[in-house]
Amino acid sequence: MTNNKIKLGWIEISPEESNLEIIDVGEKHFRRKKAFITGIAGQDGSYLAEYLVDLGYEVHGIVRRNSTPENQHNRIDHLEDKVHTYYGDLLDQGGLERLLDKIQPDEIYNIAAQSHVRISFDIPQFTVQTNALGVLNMLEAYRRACPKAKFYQASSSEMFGLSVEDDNFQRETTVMNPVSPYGCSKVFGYNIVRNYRRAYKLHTVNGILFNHESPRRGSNFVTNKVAKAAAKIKLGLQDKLELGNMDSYRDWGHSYDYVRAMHLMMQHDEPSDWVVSTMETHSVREMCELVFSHLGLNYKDYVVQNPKFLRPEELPYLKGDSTKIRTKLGWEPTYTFKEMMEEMVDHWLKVYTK
Ligand code: NDP
Ligand code: GDR
Repeated sequence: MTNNKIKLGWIEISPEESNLEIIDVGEKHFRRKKAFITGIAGQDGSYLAEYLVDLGYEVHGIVRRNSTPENQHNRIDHLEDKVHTYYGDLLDQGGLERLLDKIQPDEIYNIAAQSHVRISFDIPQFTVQTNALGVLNMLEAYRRACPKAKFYQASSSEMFGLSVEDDNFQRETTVMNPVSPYGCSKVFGYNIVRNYRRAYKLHTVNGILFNHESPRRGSNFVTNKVAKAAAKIKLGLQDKLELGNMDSYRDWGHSYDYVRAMHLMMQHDEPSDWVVSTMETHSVREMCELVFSHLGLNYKDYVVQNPKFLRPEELPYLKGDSTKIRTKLGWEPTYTFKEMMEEMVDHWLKVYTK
């Protein structure tokens, strides 16, 4: 155990605290910090759990009940003995409160959501219940069970919607003008988190994250859909790829880099709202070009448009200004866009050549 790790994943306690796994460093006593993660089995939840376990945290998280339990822990199978999971749902405040009361976490990461923007047009009420009322359920459970903890809310660049500043960026001060049930629900979550910070003096933090991807991204999000299809086309397992709008622009980073940002903002003394982004934007078309050319193919020979994947209202352009987190907390992404996309394609090539 290095001193650096003690600082990040362990917390100093008084010698009187008992029943804990503690370590002594000179005169000081430390125990593991406890984190509670909703959405632990999702893309970000799995990277965050991995990251926190590595820092020495005791990690707890909820998964939803579903009828095929075999698939439920796919992204966290490798952490089986290292994290504690429980059944839980953002719509079940009583269950959340009982868990928080029992665990008494130091840090709560509310990452669970219905996270698919186009699907939010199909199931708007479920989306709003989970992404808006679900946040309120978590805040109430937290306020009653463990108000000394810190609380992270997974807010989104989708909240900015059609607002773009004169310099083409969106930043913490940009007006919110969402264009989807998902975006609207996230605006409520963002605002209620700020409200609880001021009204009850709770340490609540909003991470306003721009798109972030990885091989663990759901394969119905555009980057992983393209990476998976291109790999299958290369191997002769698929002929065509159907997409929606290819002219929208997104600021795409890597989930691993973004969970580091979540943790970093929770260590800051003052609760605040932080944009996390790469400060670059690429069109869906450019992303296809990059992915197919990595495999020696031309995307134009395989990609066709299917109106089924268009959205009732589209968000054409996202580019985030993350100067605040870079200058105040020293955060920087480690992956380039190209490295990230190539990692995803190579992942699928490996899956389908087994
Ligand atoms: P995922 O869709 O991969 O993960 C979401 C997780 O939430 C899943 O484990 C899902 O479980 C769970 N969940 C859904 N509904 C409920 C519920 N009612 N109660 C409990 N758990 C539930 O998303 P990401 O990991 O990519 O994103 C994490 C968070 O960050 C989300 O809040 C998302 O909206 C937000 N965000 C994501 C960005 C991105 O680009 N990835 C950018 C900005 C914000 P199940 O599998 O059972 O559905
Ligand atoms: P987004 O991600 O809506 O930005 O939300 P997604 O990957 O779904 O779409 C990005 C852009 O690609 C266009 N697109 C397609 N999208 C999908 N899913 N499928 C297609 O076939 C397709 N063809 C073109 C879309 O129209 C869009 O313009 C993500 C989610 O992770 C949210 O949870 C998060 O809050 C935001 O990013 C920031």
